[in-house]
Amino acid sequence: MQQRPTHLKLAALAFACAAPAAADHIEELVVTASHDTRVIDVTDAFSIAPDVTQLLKKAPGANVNSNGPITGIPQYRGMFGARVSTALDGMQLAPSGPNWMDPPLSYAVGGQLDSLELYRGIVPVSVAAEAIGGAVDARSSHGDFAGAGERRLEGRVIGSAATVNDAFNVNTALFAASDTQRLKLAAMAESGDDAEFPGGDVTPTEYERQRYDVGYGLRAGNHTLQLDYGYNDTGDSGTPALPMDIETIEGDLYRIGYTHDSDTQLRTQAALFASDLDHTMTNFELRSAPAPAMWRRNTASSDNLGFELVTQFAATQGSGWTFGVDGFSESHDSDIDNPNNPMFFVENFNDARREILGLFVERRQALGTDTRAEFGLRYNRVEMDADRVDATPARMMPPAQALRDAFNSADRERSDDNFDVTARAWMELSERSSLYIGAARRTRSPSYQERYLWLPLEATAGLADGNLYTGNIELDPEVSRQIEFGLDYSDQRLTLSPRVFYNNVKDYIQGTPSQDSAAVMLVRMMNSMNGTNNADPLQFNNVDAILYGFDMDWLLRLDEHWTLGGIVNYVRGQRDDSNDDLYRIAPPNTSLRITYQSARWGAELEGIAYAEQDDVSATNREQSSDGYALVNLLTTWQATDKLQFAAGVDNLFDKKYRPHLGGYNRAANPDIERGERLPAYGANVFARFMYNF
Ligand SMILES: [Cu+2]
Repeated sequence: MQQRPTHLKLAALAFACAAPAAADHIEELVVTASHDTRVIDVTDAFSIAPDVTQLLKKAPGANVNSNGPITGIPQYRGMFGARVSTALDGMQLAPSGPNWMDPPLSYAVGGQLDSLELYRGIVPVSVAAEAIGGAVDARSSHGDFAGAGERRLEGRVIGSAATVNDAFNVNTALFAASDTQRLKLAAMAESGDDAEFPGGDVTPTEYERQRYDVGYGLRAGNHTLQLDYGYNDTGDSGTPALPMDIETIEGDLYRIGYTHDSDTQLRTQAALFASDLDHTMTNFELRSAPAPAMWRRNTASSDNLGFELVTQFAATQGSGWTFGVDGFSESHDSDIDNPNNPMFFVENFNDARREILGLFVERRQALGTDTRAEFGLRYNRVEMDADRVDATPARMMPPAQALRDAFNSADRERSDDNFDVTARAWMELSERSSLYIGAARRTRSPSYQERYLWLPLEATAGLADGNLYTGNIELDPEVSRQIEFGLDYSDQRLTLSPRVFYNNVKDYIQGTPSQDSAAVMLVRMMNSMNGTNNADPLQFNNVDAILYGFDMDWLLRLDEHWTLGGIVNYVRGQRDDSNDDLYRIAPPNTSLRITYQSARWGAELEGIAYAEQDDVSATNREQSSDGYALVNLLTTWQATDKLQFAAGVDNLFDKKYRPHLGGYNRAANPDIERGERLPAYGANVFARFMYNF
């Protein structure tokens, strides 16, 4: 796709592939001058989880807010949700679920990805329109065109199974190619049962999902056209940290991409993409059902359409320009009903729309022989609107009626003009080391939930804090001012790339105690009617926030077989306008890996340690969490050139622990109290084979 600085393979992952490749990775490290992205080679990286998002934990600064087995939301340096941009082959996608049961990255298929790329720190304006907290790019394999006069047929079958939840996954892909055409056919099926933890089962954590992909590419001279279609079919899948579970997620994903490479170092790319996502969720199917009057089903959908048009030209060695225009439009419906009561309905979102149109220019510039810089400018126009709403409670209860009428009579149409500026520079100190410095102003307009959630509900893009929220049409865009410093060092044996960062976010959007008396009164009335004890609602408001910290990954090559490596992450998130801390921030954590790799055999012993998290958000009524340490074991055997086996144990000592980012239990469960932090899975023995042909 786009021309990017030299990549650093996440070398610590290289153990899982054959030894010669591992050696390549080390060489790549030696020649790498900039370390501003982390490419996780998904074929080599190993995670038995059905959720691709879990792989991000292999990169410094990244973590996962997990609301269910296939519902992981990327966190990067303390930011998550819409603050971290996700692209699937350059395609944006707005989840159908107002609670992000289907985060964008959940549409990436593990066994069919070439790579998962995480931008480290400041995100270039050419990479994402709104990315105040980071960007993730998932790239799927399309297969390669064959050489002149050649024809090629290749494929891959991957199968895996795990004991902790009786999970299986089968993933097949077939690639056929001539020198001008290529075709990809792929299918994936997976399922798992409720997972065990030391002390019982985490219910509901069952899941089932199927996915089908077709891709066709045509090449003529310097022109390449690529058509892709994907069909996602998720069935009953638990999200114990949320008030409901997934019944279905059905999605059609379309993309047309065109690339032209001219001989004069000019490259033009155009893409048009769309997705139709439909989703149903309930609070009575996978978890023990409440009283019949409290059954709820939510039927939600999103329609997404976007494009990009980018031209790059390389002027001289190391210098060049990128110009682009891009746009994305999303529209959302969400309707709640009760199958036991045909009278009951809530129009949660009625055609809530958000459109963004952006223009950008980026300049890469060599400054002398050992310094290079990159400057970016972007303008985004965001337009939002939502249609009138209604609900049974608004016909029966005066405070709900007041909320509805206020929403319906308000001018809901909003537009924001946002400007982004980035500047980054790398200076080589020696052959082995370089300094990095970056500064940026990045912006994000509110999401449709943050602006248009009119009735106090938990439809919050997966915050999973248990609070009821209302939106705020008057919200201002967030403006992040970031600086970061870093050092990249690599010699024959040691590679290190520490970064420190400071991110000051003006108008950070955060739930604060609602000043809307109708919202507060409604929640109290509902409590006395239903015998619940929901806290007073929060409202999305602009506050100020600061996030700062440090992260690094490192690798030490002991000899030709043995490698040591690890990651260190520290992030602190605070309100700048009050004494409170930010919600759901990853605790300080570190990992240490000892890896052995020979021509056919590989093994890795991994230790992971998380500190307690006491810096919690009082506003979000967040509970602190304890620290823990874990050990994972993995072995691989390259049986033949084409056949690889892997097996291992996650959580080798069956440790009982509760990750800070895992949320609280929301479903009645004999083994876990409601409102208790969800325990993570117990010891998990797994095996995988991968056959390439
Ligand atoms: Cu949902």
